[in-house]
Amino acid sequence: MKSQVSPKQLARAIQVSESSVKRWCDQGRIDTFRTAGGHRRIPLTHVLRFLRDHSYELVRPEVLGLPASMGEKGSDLDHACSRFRQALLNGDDTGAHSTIFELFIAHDDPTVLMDRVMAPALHEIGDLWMVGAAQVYQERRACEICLRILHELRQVIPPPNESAWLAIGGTPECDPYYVPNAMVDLTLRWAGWQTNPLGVALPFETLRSAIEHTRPRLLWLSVSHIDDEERFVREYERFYQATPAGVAIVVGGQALTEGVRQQMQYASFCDNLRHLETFAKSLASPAVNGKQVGGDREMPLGANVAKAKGDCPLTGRQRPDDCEDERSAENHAPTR
Ligand code: B12
Repeated sequence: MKSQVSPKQLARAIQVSESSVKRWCDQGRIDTFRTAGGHRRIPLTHVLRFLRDHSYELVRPEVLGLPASMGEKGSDLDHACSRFRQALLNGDDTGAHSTIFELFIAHDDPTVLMDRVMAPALHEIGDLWMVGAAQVYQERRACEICLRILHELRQVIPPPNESAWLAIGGTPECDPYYVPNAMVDLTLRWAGWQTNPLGVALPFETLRSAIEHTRPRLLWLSVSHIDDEERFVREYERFYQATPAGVAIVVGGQALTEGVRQQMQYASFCDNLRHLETFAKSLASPAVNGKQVGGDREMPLGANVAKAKGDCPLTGRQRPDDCEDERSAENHAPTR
C-alpha cells in the first residue's frame, strides 16, 4: 500500500473528477497536507476512512497501490472468512489485507470483522494444526499477518477524543496470545476510548502498578491460556480486591471456562468483541453513569465505595434491580 496519494490518484481510483477531490480537500472533507512544493497529499489511512464514511466505490484500487480484488463486491462474511483463512495459510499478506479492508470499506465494523472473520479463521488454523494439516510456521505467520492488519485498522479508525476515558489491559502471566489482546485494544478504540495496551504475560503485581500510575476507567484482561488454574484464581482474587472501585475489570478469552469464571469476580465477562463494544459504550453513556466518553477522564480512585455498599460497580446503583450480580455478569452488555 502507498502511504499517501495525490488528489489525481484518488480521483482515478473512485472515478470522479480531480477538481472534485481538490475541492473536498480544501473544504476539509478529507484530511490533506501540502508537500514542500505546495501539492496536496492525502494519507492513505484518511482515504480509506473517507471512502467508508462517504460510501464511494473503489473502482480502481490498484491506482492507490491496493489489490485489484478490493473493488470486487458481494463477499459475505463466511466466504470472506474462508478466503482469509486460505490467505493466512498461504502467507498471502496482500490477500489477507484486502479481504479485511474490502469489508471495512463496505461498512462492516472492525468488531464484526474480528469476531466473524479473523478469529474463526485462526480457530480453524488451530484445528488444522491439531490434526497435522497445518504447520507450526503457518500458524505463527498467520498471527503475524493478523497483527499487522490490526495495526493498520488502528491507524484508519478515528483517534479518540483527548479527554476520553482510558482503558488499559493485557494478558496474564504465562499467556503469550497477543492477537486477541490486540483485538480488545482495537475494539475499545473503536468504541471511542483511549487505550494503553500493556502487552502480554503480565504478572498481576505489575497490573496493579499500572492502575496506580495510569488511573484508567477500565482494565481488560484477555485470557487464552492458564498454566495453573488454582494459582490464577487466587492471584486474580487478590488483584480484584486491591483494585479501586472506579476501575471496571472486563475479562474475556477462551481460557475463561465456566468453571474458572464461577470463581472470579469482574464487572463484565464478554465472549466476543461485539459485546465488549456495547459494554464499553454503555459504560461511557450518560444514561448509565451521567458521564460520557469525552467527559470527565479520570474516575475517583481510592475507597471502594460501590463494593462496600453492595452496589453495582458499574452503575453505582443498588442490586439486584439495576444490575446483575458481578458473579453472573456474563454478557452484561445488551446485544444489538
Ligand atoms: C496462535 C496460537 C498459538 C500461538 C499464539 C501466538 C500469538 N502470538 O498469539 C502460540 C504459539 C503461543 C500457541 C501456543 C500453544 N497453543 Co495455541 N493456538 C493458537 C491458535 C491457532 C490461535 C489463537 C488466536 O489468536 N485465536 C484468535 C482469537 C482472536 O480468538 P479467541 O481467543 O477465541 O478470542 C475471541 C474471544 O475469546 C474474545 N476475547 C478474547 N480475549 C478477550 C478479552 C476480552 C476482555 C474480551 C471482552 C473478549 C475477548 O474475542 C475474540 C474475538 O472473537 C489457537 C486456535 C484457537 N482456537 O484460537 C490455538 C490453541 C488455543 N492453542 C492450543 C494449544 C494446545 C497450544 C499449546 C499448548 C501447544 C503446545 N503443545 O505447545 C501452546 C500453549 C502455550 C502457552 N503458554 O499458552 C489449543 C488449546 C487447546 C485447549 N483448549 O487447551 C488451541 C485451541 C489449538 C487447538 N485447536 O488445539 N498457540
